[in-house]
Amino acid sequence: MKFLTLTIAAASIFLASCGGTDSTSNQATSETTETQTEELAVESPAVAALAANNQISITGNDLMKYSDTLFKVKAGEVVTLKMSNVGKLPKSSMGHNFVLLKSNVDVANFATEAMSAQDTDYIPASLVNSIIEHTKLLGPGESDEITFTINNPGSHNFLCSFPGHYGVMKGRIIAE
Ligand SMILES: [Cu+2]
Repeated sequence: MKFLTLTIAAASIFLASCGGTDSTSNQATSETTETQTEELAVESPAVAALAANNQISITGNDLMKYSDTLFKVKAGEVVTLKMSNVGKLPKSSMGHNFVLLKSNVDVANFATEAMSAQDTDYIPASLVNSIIEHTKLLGPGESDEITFTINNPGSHNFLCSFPGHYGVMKGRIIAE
């Protein structure tokens, strides 16, 4: 009887944790994780729960949000990433891109340098060597597809380098 009760309790917890499948609650969860494990934790539960997938689809919107902020891929294999701007605001005020940085790069410094690189769509010429790959700067309804390979296992930061967006538009790709 005790075993049965425990089983039901475990099942309830499982159901409860799977209940919130809408993107809002998923986003909230990953953001909380992000804050708590800034210097990750490649072995963190959130990372462990993810399956590696080298086909990535991500969107950015007028609320300055990425659709997802944590991905896991297989190191040494080609990754295909499609990024779409699903917003309606003009590119000049709410453009988005996806910039994947090498693992030893200071993200905050990169974002600061990018702010003054308007002529090159916020990709700073002085720091191109810090980038693994990046999409174009996307206006409303636009999308871009890029391919890249992460050779070094571990955590790699990505961000939107449009001025002011890095504070919230950032995430990580874990290569395993
Ligand atoms: Cu952005």
